Amino acid sequence: MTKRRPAAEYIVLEEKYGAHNYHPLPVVLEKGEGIFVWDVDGKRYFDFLSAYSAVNQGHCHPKIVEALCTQARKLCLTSRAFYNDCLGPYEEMATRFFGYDRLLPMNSGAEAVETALKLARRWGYKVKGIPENEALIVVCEGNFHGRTITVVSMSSDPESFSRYGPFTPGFIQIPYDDVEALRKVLDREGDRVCAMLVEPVQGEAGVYVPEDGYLRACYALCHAHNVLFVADEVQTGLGRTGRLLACDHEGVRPDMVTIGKALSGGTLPVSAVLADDEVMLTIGPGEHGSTFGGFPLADKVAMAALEVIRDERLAENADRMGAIFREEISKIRSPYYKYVRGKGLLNAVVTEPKDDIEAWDICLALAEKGLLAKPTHRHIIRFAPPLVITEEQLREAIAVIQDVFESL
Ligand code: IF1
Repeated sequence: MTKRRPAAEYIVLEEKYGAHNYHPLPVVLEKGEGIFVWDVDGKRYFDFLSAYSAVNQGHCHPKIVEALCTQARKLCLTSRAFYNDCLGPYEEMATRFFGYDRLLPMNSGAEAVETALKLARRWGYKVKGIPENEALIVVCEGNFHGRTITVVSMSSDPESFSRYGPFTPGFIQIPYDDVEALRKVLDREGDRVCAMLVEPVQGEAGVYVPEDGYLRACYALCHAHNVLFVADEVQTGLGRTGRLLACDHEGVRPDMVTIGKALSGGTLPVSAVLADDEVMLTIGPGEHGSTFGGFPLADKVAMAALEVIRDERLAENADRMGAIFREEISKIRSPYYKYVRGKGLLNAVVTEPKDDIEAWDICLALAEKGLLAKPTHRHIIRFAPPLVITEEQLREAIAVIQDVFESL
């Protein structure tokens, strides 16, 4: 057993030996259960980040941890050079769960997005008949789809892309939540466009919920131009917004979906692309893959994670709790509070920075009072607790947030 150190020492170690690619809140966590996490001094916090929506099922969900440990003792990794007795059953279960012909397993969300981009281009060449190397993909300003070079090639956020060039070509950016912009691009370039990639709610941009009907209108326009409609549901999927997939709110069934994060309940990096035969079978043996993609441990964990979402009705709970959250938070009266927006349990409070108090400082005050949330930009705080939260717990947490805003 290594001796327990004071919190400050762990922070110093990361500062000294780690890359400086994050700016964490100064809390050092060592334990989690359900909607709570504890720091190394034993202080308990409401977790209102849920590891960016990876922990929808709550920390260390017993069913998911049980699946993980049982399989870990038996067989963890085979690679895809051989068949294993977990991947097929997982693919069957997950494709039925989401209603697609096929699943392609990857690990991180960014890899799922990369995979979807490859599939979209393949489909563009093999099925739509776009001349090779000329396919275009339409993306939205303010998007966040991950950190690889190709994925940041789609980004409009200088923090994400600057000084990482040269970039992958073939993307067209249009404003988010703007159907006319999509119509114009497709009228002009539709013959060469293979796909539109969109987040049903933009997360990193600050939880932007588009107008009702936006996704449906995009889907219809894409189909009129023989263009794939691809939804990145890595963050919005798996119950987070109050439906299994956020596209379900508008009755839209995307041609391709990326999922990740909560697909493992936050225990392992597990992601996937869902699509039908016409798209998925454009990639053949040896043309794409990953050492860990679809590994037995991930398969068992993902099945358990999906069962928890279904059996504990987490999407329904997110829908109900989200409505209470926005209703109660909107009653806050504070010069630092502007408004709340979101869908299900993916919410953001927009603050009014003044007197040197920004979103970051409010998050520090929230942490002090036992609630963890993370700012995005200088004036937005994301509130996204695990979906297992009860009404009583939610009201307790809301009281903390109100108290912090009203006593700043
Ligand atoms: C970080 C935000 C959340 C995503 C969507 C793909 C990915 C993500 C829609 C990539 C990842 C993350 C990564 C995290 C911060 C974070 C985030 F603040 F940027 F917007 F969740 F809110 N598609 N989102 O949101 O998935 O490769 O990370 O598994 O620290 O970069 P990944």
